Amino acid sequence: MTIIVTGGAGFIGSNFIFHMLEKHPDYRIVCIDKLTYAGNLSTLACVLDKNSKDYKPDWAERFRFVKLDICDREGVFKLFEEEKPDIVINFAAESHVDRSIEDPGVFLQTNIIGTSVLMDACRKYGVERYHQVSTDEVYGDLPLDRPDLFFTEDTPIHTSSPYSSSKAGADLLVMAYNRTYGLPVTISRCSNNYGPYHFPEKLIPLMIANCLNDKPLPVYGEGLNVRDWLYVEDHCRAIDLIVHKGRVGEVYNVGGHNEMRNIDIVKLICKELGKPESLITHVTDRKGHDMRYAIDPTKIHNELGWLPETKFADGIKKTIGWYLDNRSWWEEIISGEYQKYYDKMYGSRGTL
Ligand code: NAD
Ligand code: TDX
Repeated sequence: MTIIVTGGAGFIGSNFIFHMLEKHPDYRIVCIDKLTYAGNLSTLACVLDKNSKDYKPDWAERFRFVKLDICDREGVFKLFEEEKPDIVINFAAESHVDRSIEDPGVFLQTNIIGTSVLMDACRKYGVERYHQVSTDEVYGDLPLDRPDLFFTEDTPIHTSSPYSSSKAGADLLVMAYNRTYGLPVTISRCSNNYGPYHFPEKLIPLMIANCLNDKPLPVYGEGLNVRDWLYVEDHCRAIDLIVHKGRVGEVYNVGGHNEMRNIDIVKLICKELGKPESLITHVTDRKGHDMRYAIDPTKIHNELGWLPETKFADGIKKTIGWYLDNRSWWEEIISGEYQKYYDKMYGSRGTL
C-alpha cells in the first residue's frame, strides 16, 4: 500500500505520517510538501535525518519526501506516474485565518486549485481513495447563547474568512468530482487541533512560546470566542479510520465535545507554566471573528466507532511538555522570517 500524504511537513500532516508508519508496518508513505513558511523539514527528522536522536530506520525505509507544490500539475502527474498511489490524503493548505485576511490569493491557489490538480491526477492514475482534510470552519459559526446547537454534516456551508471560503470551495469541488467522475472521495471536517509541531502562529503554541519568553499574550477582543479542541493524535486516528472504513462520497465531522473560551485556555497555560496573568493583553479583534465552533461527532462515532481518547487536561499538559522539551524546534522558527510576520500582525495592533 502506497499513500501520498500532502502537507506532511506541517502540523497535522506530520503527526499523521508518524501515526501511519507506526500503526501500519506494511505501508509506504510518500510526502509531498512545498515547504512554505509553515513546512519544516526538522519536523520530519525522525524519518529524514540519520543524525537525529529521534531517527527511526524502520520508518525511514518506508518513507519518501518530495518537495513539490500541489499546484504544479506537471510535477504532480509525474510523481503519480512513478508512485501509482493507492490512497491520497490532502493536508496541504494555507491554514491560518489571520494570514488569509491579509492576503487571500495564495489561499485560493493552494486550497482550491491545488486540490483540483491532485484530484485530476487521481482520475488519471486511479486511486482507491482520495481524502480531503477539511475543517469545521466551513460551517461558519454558532451563537454563544445557543449551547444546544452543534455542527452536523448537514449544517449548510456558511463561511466567514477567505481561509474558510477556500476550504469550502475545495470541499464542493471534491463532492463534484465524486458525482461527475465517480472519484472515490471522502471528506473530514475537524475542529481545532493542538499538540506537538503546531506552528507558533496559532493560539496555543503562540501563547506557550510567549509565556516562556515572558512576552505579552495577545488575546483578540474579550477572549470569549469558543473553540472545540481536539488532540492531534485523535484527529489522525479518525482519518485513518475514514480512509479505510468510511463510505465513499461521505463527509465525517470530527470533534471532541471539548469547548473552551480562548481566555480560559490562555489562563490555563499561564497557570501550567507558573506565569502571571498580567501578561495577558487584550488586543483589537480579528475581522469577522467566528464566535463559536462546536462539532457533533455522532456520525463518525456510530459508523466507525471513533471517539476522542485524550482529555484536554492531559493533552494540554503533554503539549506544554513537548514545547518545553523541544525548544530548539520552535525557537528556530520564531527567530527567522516569523519575527517580521509577528511585528506586522501584532506590532501595530491596538490594545483594548
Ligand atoms: P500547517 O499550516 O501546519 O501545514 C500545512 C503544510 O502544507 C505545510 O507543511 C506547508 O508547507 C504545506 N503546503 C502549503 N501549501 C502547499 C502547496 N501549495 N503544496 C504543497 N504543500 C503545501 O497546517 P495544519 O494545521 O497541519 O493543517 C493541515 C490541514 O488540516 C489543512 O488542510 C487545514 O485546513 C486542516 N485543518 C487544520 C486544523 C487545525 O486546527 N490546525 C483543524 C481542521 C482542519
Ligand atoms: O494571537 C492570537 N490571539 C487570539 O486570541 C491568535 C493567533 C488567536 N487568537 C484567537 C482566535 C481564535 O478565536 O484564538 C482562537 C484560535 O485561533 P487560531 O489558533 O488562529 O485558530 P482558528 O482561527 O480557530 O483556526 C484553526 O482551527 C480550524 C486552524 O488554524 C485552522 O486551520 C482550522 O481549520
